[in-house]
Amino acid sequence: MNLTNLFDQTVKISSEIDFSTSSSHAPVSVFETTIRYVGGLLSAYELGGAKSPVLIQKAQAVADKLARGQQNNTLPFNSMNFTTNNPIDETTNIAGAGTLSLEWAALTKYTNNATYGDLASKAVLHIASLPAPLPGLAAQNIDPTSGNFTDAYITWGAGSDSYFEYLLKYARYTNTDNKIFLNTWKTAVDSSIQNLLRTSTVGNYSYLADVDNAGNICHVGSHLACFHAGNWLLGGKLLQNQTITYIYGAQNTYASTATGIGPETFAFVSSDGDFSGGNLISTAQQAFYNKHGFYITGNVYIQRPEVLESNFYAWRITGDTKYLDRAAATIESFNKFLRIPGFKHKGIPDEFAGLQDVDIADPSLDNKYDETESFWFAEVLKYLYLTFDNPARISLDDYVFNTECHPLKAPPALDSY
Ligand code: DMJ
Repeated sequence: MNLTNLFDQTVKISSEIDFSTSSSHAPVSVFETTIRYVGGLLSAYELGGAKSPVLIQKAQAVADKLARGQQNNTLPFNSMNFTTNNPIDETTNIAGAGTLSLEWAALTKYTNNATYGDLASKAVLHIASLPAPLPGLAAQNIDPTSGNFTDAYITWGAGSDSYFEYLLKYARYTNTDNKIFLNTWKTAVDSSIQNLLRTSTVGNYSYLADVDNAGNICHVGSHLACFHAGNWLLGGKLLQNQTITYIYGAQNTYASTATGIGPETFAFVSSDGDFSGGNLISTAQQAFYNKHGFYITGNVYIQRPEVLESNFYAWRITGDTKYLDRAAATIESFNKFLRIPGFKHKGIPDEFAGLQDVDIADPSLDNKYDETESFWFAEVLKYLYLTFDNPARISLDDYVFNTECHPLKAPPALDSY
């Protein structure tokens, strides 16, 4: 983008952060800190032309704090106390424990210290080796001390999502000989098609159901889980396998609301039931379902990226311009409903906030969410920018995006995977 001044300022600010101490005892999430800080710093190092080694040093300083929790343990803990450097003993989930592998492999590459990559990959291999409730589909929650699942819930959404995402991306990023990563991803996709794939009785929208602890199908969906459509397309491209390039009905959750922006959680009705985690469908939800083929169970939009992320992959992989149209329509909705005017004369730019209710066409502050997640900047804006940029720039043939949309340069692809 040629924003070199801004980039240089940011490198300077990053170089002054002291990650060795913390003024608070608040838990530091190992997963969130890895994907945002370690991933962001390493990607910035690469994008800046490898001219700022301080970014590697800072990434390593953060990772060293995070890795202390995994000493003598197969799995990382969910969070750390950065003052005492002790892990916090609590249940974690497979997304938390299984989504460090790209970032820590990149850190190994730049530090020549194999420990980071080994720690992260051993956790993934452990999860993949446990008996899963369905083939390839690991349960959501896991005890970092015993190393066992603590439930049998299956989802491509919160708590599990990026574990599945990284099985594929790690295989591509490292070109590893160890087939377990890619084979587990393939089994997970195959098993999802066999067991989770459903079609709504209105509109024929495809979706992946969840499975609860008792083995019941839950006809629920979430904004978070929408990432899987892009991840499956990426896998289909890598494996040259067209059968896994199905398109999830995610866009319909945007197109159907009063704002043109999709909700946090939703549910479906299929021929084998409408069980949605015990929530009874209300008359209003029924009416919405009859019109749109899904109904809303969580109305907020907290500026999540997953639908635009999958839309970006679909555009890059298929070249179908309808994905550009969809991204353009979403930008229009963002400008209309999320934008908060700044004070130009004071140099304060416009801002964008999330929505309390995506199905109320109210652009006022009453309908806004008073908090901005960093993934609005890291992911939403970046996926949108790249959707309209030259596809040769940050090409999917050369880069692997971490789960926070930080691109990492990959080695040349193998002839086949
Ligand atoms: C991001 O932090 C990452 O994409 C993560 O994998 C889960 N989702 C949030 C944004 O919704």
